[in-house]
Amino acid sequence: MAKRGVFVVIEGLDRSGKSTQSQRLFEHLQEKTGKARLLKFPDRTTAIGKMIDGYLRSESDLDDRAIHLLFAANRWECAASIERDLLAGTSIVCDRYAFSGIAFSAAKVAVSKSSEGNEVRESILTYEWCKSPDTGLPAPDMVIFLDVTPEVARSRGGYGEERYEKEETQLRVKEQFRKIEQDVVKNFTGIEWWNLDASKSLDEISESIRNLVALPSDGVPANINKMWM
Ligand code: NYM
Ligand code: MG
Repeated sequence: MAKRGVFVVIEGLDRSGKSTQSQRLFEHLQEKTGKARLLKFPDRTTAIGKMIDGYLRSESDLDDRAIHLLFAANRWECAASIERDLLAGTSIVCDRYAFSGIAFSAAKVAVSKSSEGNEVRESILTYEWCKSPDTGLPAPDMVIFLDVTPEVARSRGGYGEERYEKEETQLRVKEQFRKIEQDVVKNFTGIEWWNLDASKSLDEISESIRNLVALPSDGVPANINKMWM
C-alpha cells in the first residue's frame, strides 16, 4: 500500500447517520494509523460557511446559483490542505462533499400551475451545471452512501427545521444521488462507490464501513484524482 492517506467520503440524505459514522470511522483510523482528519461540509465556521449557515436556517435568501457556488467555494477553501494532508500520509474522513453539492442543487424545482390548473415542477439547475464548480477538487478514493428510506428517517425523529429537510425534497435528492452513483461508476473508476443499508444498527454499519475502508480494492494509489476529471 502506498504511503498516502486514504480519502473517504460519507454521503447520504439528512438523518442517515452520516455524522455519527464519520466520527466513528475517524476515531478508528486515528487509532489504527495515528494520522487521521475529520472534515464536514458545509464547514459553517469560515466566512463563506457562515453565509451558508444563514441560508440553511432561512435567515437569508440567496439566488440558487449563488448558494451553489458558495457550497463549492467552501470546499475549495479546504482543497489545498486536503491534498497536503493526504500526501503527508494522513487519512481523511469527510462528512458530505461535492456529491451532496450536486444532489441538493440539482433536486431544486420551480413549481407553477399549468393552464389546466395542475402543479408543474421544473428543474432549476441542470446536472452538468451543478457539477462544474467542483471540477478539479481532490477526489476521494471511496464514497460510502448511507441509504435510508423516508420511513426510517421519520422514525429517527423526522427532519428538522432547516431548508431541504422535507420528505418531498429528500426523495428528489435521493434520485439525484442515484444519478451521481451511475455517473461515478460508469465514468470515474478512481472513485469506489458503496451503498450501505442505513436502517441497520449503528454498530453493524460501523463494522461494514471499517471493513470497506480496510480493503480498498487495490490499495491506495499514489496519485490523487481530481473531481470530474
Ligand atoms: N448541502 C450540503 C447542500 O445543499 N450542498 C452542499 O454542497 C452540501 C455539502 O446542506 N441538508 C445541504 C445538505 C444538508 C445541508 O448539511 C446541511 P448538514 O450535514 O445537515 O450540516
Ligand atoms: Mg442536516
